[in-house]
Amino acid sequence: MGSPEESVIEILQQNEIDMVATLPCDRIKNLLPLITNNFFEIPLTREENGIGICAGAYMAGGKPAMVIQSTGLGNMINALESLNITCNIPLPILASWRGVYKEGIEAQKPLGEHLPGILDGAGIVYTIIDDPDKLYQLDYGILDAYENMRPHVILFSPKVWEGSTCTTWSEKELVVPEERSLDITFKSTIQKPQMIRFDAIAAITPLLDDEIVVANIGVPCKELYALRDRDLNYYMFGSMGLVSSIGLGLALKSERKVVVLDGDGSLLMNPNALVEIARMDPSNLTIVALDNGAYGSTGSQETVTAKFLDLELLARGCGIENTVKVHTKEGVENAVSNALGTDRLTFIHVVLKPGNSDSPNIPLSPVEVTERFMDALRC
Ligand SMILES: Cc1ncc(C[n+]2csc(CCOP(=O)(O)OP(=O)(O)O)c2C)c(N)n1
Repeated sequence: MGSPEESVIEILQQNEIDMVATLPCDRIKNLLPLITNNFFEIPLTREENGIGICAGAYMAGGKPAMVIQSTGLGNMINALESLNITCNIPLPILASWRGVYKEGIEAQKPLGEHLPGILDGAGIVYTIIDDPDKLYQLDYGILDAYENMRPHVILFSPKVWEGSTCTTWSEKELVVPEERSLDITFKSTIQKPQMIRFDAIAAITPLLDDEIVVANIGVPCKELYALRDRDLNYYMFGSMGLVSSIGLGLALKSERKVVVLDGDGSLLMNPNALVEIARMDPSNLTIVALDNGAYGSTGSQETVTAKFLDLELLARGCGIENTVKVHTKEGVENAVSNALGTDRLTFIHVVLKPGNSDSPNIPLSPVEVTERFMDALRC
């Protein structure tokens, strides 16, 4: 029998997992290089983003899993509830369970000790693997996630790896960055906005053919639905801040072009999603940042983009090179047409006035939207 780390890889492979989103934990440092070598890996900057990326990948036909530290579950709960559980989206989450076994870091203990109770309370199923002999239970956890279309957390005690002979991690192989220079020249004028979000979406919808569109939580979804409902539209019902991550997962697993309608408040909640997007650099992804300087869906409370933060500069700073700023109907039409006509990751910053249309609620349930969308992607 091989090491526990090798057994984990074998079980993931037997289950045909084809993408693994990761964020490191010291206790699994010998497992992580095996993940890198055996799977299409998405290195995350925040675990919550992995929920969005994996959901997008799953809806486009992929079979993702996550490998993280258990602390990450603390910042994933809302997304697990309002995306995976609300929309029946499976996800096996392999979590290195800290705080409970030979733990040297005091700060790991409160969350680690309460984690089973938190997961129970949240209605999230989990399996505890606290001995190498129980590794076969990982197979059950993955099967349960995909058969019952729900997240399943597999908590790995550090005891599992304790006697392992696996030494894939080596300090000698650490990547030391080469000297490099940074040269961003950026001059930008934020013109006085002329349109509200509804006008911008109305400029985009006639340009759509067989592209995927993912719309941000709240009024943007209702406006897209009212203007042009399509089977290839994905409407978000929760998981604020994850729309661009869902778009990334879709873009990585689908041949189609993907247009994300994000918002300033939502981008600011998870700006690091832009780093992951830049790193993966999918040529079929366009992020349209509908920047009305406000949390429009909750009453147009001002965000920092109304006064000083420039979202296009943020995107550039995160490593997205192909960006453009527009504020008119023609500007939106040209920018989106150009993006759909080229194979290049694009970020379109649309400067808007705050304000909502009175578009009604979407008369479809989250599960109906998800199933309809996945059926359309299979065609
Ligand atoms: C974690 C979380 N915090 C707050 C909310 C409430 N909320 C829903 S939509 C929204 C505003 C989103 O603003 P933005 O992304 O700028 O989009 P806009 O509505 O302006 O188009 C807020 C604060 C939420 N759903 N989830």
